[in-house]
Amino acid sequence: MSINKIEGLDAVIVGAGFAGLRMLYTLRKAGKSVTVIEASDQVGGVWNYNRYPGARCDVESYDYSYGFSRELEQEWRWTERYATQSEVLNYIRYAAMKFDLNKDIIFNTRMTDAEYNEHHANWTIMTDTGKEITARFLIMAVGQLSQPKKPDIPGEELFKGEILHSALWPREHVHFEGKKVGIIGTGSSGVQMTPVIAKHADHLKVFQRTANFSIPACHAYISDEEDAEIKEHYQERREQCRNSPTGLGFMPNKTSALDDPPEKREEVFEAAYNRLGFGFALAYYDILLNQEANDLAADFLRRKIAEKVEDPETREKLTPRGFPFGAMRPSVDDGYYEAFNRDNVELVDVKEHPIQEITETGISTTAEHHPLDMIIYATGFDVFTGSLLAPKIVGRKGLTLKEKWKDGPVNYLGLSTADFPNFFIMVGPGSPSLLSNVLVSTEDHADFISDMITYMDENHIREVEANPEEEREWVQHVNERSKETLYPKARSYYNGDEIPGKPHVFMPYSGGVRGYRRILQKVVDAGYEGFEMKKAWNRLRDNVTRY
Ligand code: NA7
Repeated sequence: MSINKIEGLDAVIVGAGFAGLRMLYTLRKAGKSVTVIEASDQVGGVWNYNRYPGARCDVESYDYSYGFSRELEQEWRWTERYATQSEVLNYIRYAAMKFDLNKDIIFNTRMTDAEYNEHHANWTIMTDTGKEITARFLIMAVGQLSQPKKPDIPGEELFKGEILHSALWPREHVHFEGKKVGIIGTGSSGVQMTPVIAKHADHLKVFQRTANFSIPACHAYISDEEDAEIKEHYQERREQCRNSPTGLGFMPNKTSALDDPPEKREEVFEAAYNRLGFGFALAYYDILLNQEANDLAADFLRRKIAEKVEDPETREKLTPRGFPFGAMRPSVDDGYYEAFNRDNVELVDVKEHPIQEITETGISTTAEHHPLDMIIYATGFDVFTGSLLAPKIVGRKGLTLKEKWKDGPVNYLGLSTADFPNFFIMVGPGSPSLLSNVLVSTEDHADFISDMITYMDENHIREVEANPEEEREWVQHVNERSKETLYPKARSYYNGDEIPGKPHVFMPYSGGVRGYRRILQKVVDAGYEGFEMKKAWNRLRDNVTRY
């Protein structure tokens, strides 16, 4: 008999990716009764779906991993500097197995609705399988890159070939041999898959709307000696990550790019370019802060593209212009630019000649028709808010989260939003999120939320939510911090520009993971300042019942 109702839980966590699993582990350790709901048949979140060829993490493996368990840290063996999608997925599965997390996860089940009940101070969570769960706390660990986005191109249903999406990639092997393949989109997904598919397809056309910057990953296998060395000093490495602005461990060069003489600057850029991946952005502390410093970095990267791409017309089209380096998230690639020197690869500029329609046989732009056997959308996601707003979440007095956030996400510390008591968001808008190593941010949030729930229980507090004034100030603070950087100067998903009609609001917190953690600590030290807590919870906790 299937269990259709679960009542009286402490918490329901939505999503079994890195954030959901860490939250489950931590709350369970704190003695709470917890269930995770996961739409897929297994753990992994975005790593479970983004299986396209060439998919990798572009944060170094040793840093894109949990820091809460010395044992896990020591026994897991990363094989490459940047892990492939399958290695990351295996790691998450391993962690779930090691800590016996799967037993508290309900798979193949998607939350469709959630409603707060003021009388009982709990949430009722409804799912697509008919399961209904009540819990005191609802924790959204749904990821920022989990609501795939596909442009509405007329005629798609007529196409006789295959259509795939990078973020909904099939588990079976996809064959490119003998095929004319078209990739739409040149964000990280398009950039990572291009060189791999180029090697197999008969012909590959890459449809590019905006040329962005990309830095070489410089992939490398990890030797046993390196692994031992890293593990010996893992705690120092973790601390460095936690205390670095992005959580990636790179400490910004304290010099301004404007202060070094040109030859020295070239050396600094060259060294960062050939080793640091994303860390290139911190080759000087002011690259993401000062337009002039940024121009020097962008210029260096443009020259690198020029050195790599042989055909002058393609080179020009691949050269980013008109926005600062880093303001749109750059990619970390493995032979992206070089792929365009192959005879079977072609760049199609759809800024100049936009895509008009998909026909039975391919893609038509305003300039010409491109015959294709396979179309791959590498068009990204409804970032930050897409997966939070997909289910219907109803707070006090019938207010939905969608209504409350119609002009953009409003919350306090990224964690809590007024009128939605006992509701937490992990690694979402208003927190360092995608401007950080999300693993570091995930662990900070899991610890904060778990400590807060424990504090509430110890102090007989029944409800918590953001104070409306404090959340207004936080949104303003997030906005002001962004203006100290160059991020607002590009059309990007940081600003909500990836979806037509989405509010143009800068969403992640750009004050750095260390700065953010200090704010969280101050809030805790001041007795959860900025949160409204309601006492008077004097009834005995319900026992968990499943029926
Ligand atoms: P991204 O980075 O959001 O990239 C999406 C790409 O798709 C980007 O190049 C877009 O061009 C392009 N796009 C979107 N809509 C269209 C249409 N209608 N026509 C042509 N091109 C289009 O998503 P990814 O999956 O690559 O990466 C997401 C994150 O995963 C990445 O940032 C990392 O954090 C890992 P645009 O720039 O909007 O002109």
